[in-house]
This record gives sequence, structure tokens and C-alpha cells, in this order.
Amino acid sequence: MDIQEWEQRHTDAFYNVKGALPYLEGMFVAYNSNIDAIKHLTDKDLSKLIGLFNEAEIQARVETYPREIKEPLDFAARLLISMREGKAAEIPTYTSDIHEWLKENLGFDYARMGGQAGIISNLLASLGLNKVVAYIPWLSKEQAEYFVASDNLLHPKVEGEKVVLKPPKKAFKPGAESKVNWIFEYSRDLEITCGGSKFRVPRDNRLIISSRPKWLRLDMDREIYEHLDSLLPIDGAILSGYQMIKEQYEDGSTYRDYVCHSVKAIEKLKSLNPELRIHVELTSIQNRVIRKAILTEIIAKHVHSLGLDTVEVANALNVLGHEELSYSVIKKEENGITSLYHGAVQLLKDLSLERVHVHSLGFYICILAKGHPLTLKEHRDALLFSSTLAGAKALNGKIENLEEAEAGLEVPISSKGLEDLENFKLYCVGKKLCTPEEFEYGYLYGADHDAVLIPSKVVNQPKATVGIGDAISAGAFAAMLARMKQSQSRE
Ligand code: 8BR
Ligand code: GLC
Repeated sequence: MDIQEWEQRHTDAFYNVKGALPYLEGMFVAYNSNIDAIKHLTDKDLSKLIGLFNEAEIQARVETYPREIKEPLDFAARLLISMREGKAAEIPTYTSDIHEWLKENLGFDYARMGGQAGIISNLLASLGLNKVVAYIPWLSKEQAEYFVASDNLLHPKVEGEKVVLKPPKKAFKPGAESKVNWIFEYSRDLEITCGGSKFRVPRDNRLIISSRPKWLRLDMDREIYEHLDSLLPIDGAILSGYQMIKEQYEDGSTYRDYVCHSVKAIEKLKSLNPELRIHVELTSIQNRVIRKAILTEIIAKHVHSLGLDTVEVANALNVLGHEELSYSVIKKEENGITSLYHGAVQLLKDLSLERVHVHSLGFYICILAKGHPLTLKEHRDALLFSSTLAGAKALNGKIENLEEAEAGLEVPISSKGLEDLENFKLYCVGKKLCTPEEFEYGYLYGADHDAVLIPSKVVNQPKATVGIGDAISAGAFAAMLARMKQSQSRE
């Protein structure tokens, strides 16, 4: 594959999408936002941390693979696992003791907007969309401060009998508390020695300790649900945060109640605008019952588009009963591009989706159901635009306007990503899935689906990695919708 050609395609796509964005009337983004307390771990932090425990005990806890942080030892174990594999993970904690322990023993470097919906709303508003309506059921006064102050970013507020759209700083819920997550970012090549085991961190990534306070409910206020039409006009919705649903609540309600409300909200949005497209952004979901319910009851048949990373593809396949495929996605990691492709196709089919966008370090794959209104070139532009956003975000740690997004064009395409695609090309051409020429364009035409594959821009020493996946998925989805609206306006 010709790297120069792909660089040029990135540039052309960026300006094509930039020209299309004004055609979007509005985007709805819900549900999760929190404050991220970010700490970049240094060698010193790590030896201090390991020194706080008995190393043999850490290793023993690693073996038990804790899925919840109940005490500091669980944290040390999950951090080691994440660093050993270089894989992102998000682990819930239901006590505030860990928060206090982390503050005392590690501290953080800075705090910023966190949570997929929070990050995505800020990004889309910064890209200059006409209207972004964020909805965070637990918007506190402090949390509202983390939203960008921009006229195009609004939040619904119940006022008497009505629901009105206001800047988040004027729409918070008095008395609401804030949710703070801890983000531990680590860099490639850190060397770790613990309890007789020694390894080198394979890539930059992070571990998230996600606080799940008792009051947290993934739900829509009744009044807002009743007056959802006050949000219009909107062309699309990006929904996330479902991972917060619990199996059982103290008041006797269960995940079934929250799944049911979530589906109702989606169906109501669609009934208000039958053209509306819904994207769900997935993240790490430790609880397998919840993971399966989110996939098969909320996402399947109700939403159009799904965004996720490679680990999440494997995790989703696993609860959907495709253990072998799941294992081959995880085992071969980024080299498992062939398994990843088959896994993404499987998700498209099992969940009756229109679009599955998988982002990996160095390349993205988007599987499309037949009959999608856009051309593969237009879908490719949407992916390339999101790769430029990822480059900009990794380079500068933020994107505050379209000019800052454009800086991503300076980031080079990953040569490892190109190499992975070259390997996949051999497979595809061998299996007659496409001609070598088609592959050069990044297009695959299947019997029951199409696909677009692009090499992506990767920053060698990223400022941070948290939130890049959100920028990729939201950027591509918004770009796709904008192109759809643009072509409708020409009809
Ligand atoms: P998640 O947050 O959903 O795991 O997504 C992270 C995504 O960020 C990866 O899929 C990868 O594409 C992208 N990314 C990472 Br991690 N590091 C990056 C870097 N240095 N430059 C560009 N993109 C990066
Ligand atoms: C999840 C985490 C949040 C983080 C976000 C980044 O939503 O809970 O802390 O900011 O992912 O993608």
C-alpha cells in the first residue's frame, strides 16, 4: 500500500468532511460524564506503589483476576495485568475508600472532562457542529464546569412544565454529587519487576478505576423523556455509559428495569425522527451478565452503529457465544486483523447493525450492511477524518477547534498499521474477497456486507491515550451523518 497516497487521502477527506459538517443540524449525546483524575505513572511511582505491598501477594491477586476494586491490592493486581499486556481496562469500585487511598498514596497530575458522553459532547461542540445536546442524568455543578463554554453546546433542563435547552453551567441539578474516575496512564518500555516476574510494557495505554457511587443511575429523567421533542432538530444520537448498569440495586430494582428504560428512550428518539441514526460507544464491561444484556437487549435491533476497540470486540464475541473467535482476536492482538475482521462481521450480523467501526492502533475497520446510503469512498472519508482527530488528540492531548484538529494531518500514518493491512490483503486476495486493486482503495465487497479498511495516524509519544477511542468513533459517525445530510440536500 502506498503511504503517500494514504496521506493524501487523509488530507482530502479532512477538507471534504469539514465542508459537510455544517449540514448537520444537531447531535444528541448521552449519558455518562465524570471528572477524570489523570496520573501518568513514572518508574518512581511504580516502585513506590509495588513497595507498598508484599510482592508475592500482588502476584497471587493477579492470578484471581479481580473484576472489581475492593481494596488496594486489587488495584495493584489489575494495574500489573494492564501494563503487562499494554491493554486498556476499566474496573469499577463501589467504595470511596479507594479514592482516599489513591489520593494519599499516588495523587494525580490534573483533572479534566471524562466519560464518553462528556468527552464526545465537548469534541463535537469544538468541531463547530450547529448544535450538540448533551444529557447527563447526574450533572452536578462541578461537573458542568468541565463542559466547553460554547453557544452550540446545550443541556436539557426541566423548567415548570417545559424542557428547555441551556448551557450546561445553567442546567445542572442542584445538590447532585460528582463522579470522579482515576486514570492511570503508562508509557511503552517501562520495566516492571514484581514477585520474581519481570516484563517491559509493550505500548502506551491506561487503566481506569471507575467510581460507581450508590446514587448513580443510568436513566433518563421522566420529564425529559416526556419532552424529548424539545431536543429537535437532531440527526443523530451517540449513546454510552450503559456499563454502569448494575445487576441488582438496593431498592429492589434490577438491570432489567434500566435496560427497558434505555430501549424506550432509543425508540422514542427514533419515533421523533425516523431518519435519525443511533450510535452506541462501547467500553470495557466487567460484568458478563450486563455485557450480554447491553449487547443483545439494548444494542441488537435498536441501534444502527457500534464503535469499539479490539479488546471490546473479543469481549463482545465471548458473551455472544463465539469463544473461539474471541480467543483468536485477543491472542493475536493487533496481528489478528483477520480474526478482527471476521469478529466485526459477526457482530454486525448477530446484533443486526448497519455499521460496526473497530479502531485499533494503526488501522480501523468499518463493516457496513448492504444498502447503506453512502458510497464506500464517503465512509472511507469519515474514517480518515477520525484518524486525523486521533492524531491531533494524541499529539496535543486536546482538540479545541477545527484548526487544532487539522494539526492531526501532520502526524504520520502508522507503518505497523500499513504492514498489518498488507498481511490482510494477502488473505483477502487469496480468499477472493476482493481484487488487489480494490484493497488498495481500502474497499471490500462481501456477499452480505461491505467493509472499509484504513491505515491510521499514530503519534509516537502520545500526550495521553484516554478518550482517543471516543474521538475516533464520534468523529467518524458525525462525519458520516454530515455526508448523508449533504447528499440529501443535493437531491
Ligand atoms: P479506546 O479508548 O476505545 O481503547 O481507544 C483507544 C484508541 O486510541 C486505539 O484504538 C487507537 O486507535 C488510538 N490510539 C492509541 Br491507544 N494511542 C494512539 C496514538 N499514540 N496515536 C493515535 N491513536 C492512538
Ligand atoms: C470511560 C471512563 C472515563 C473515561 C472514558 C474515556 O467512560 O469511565 O473515565 O474518560 O472512558 O473513554
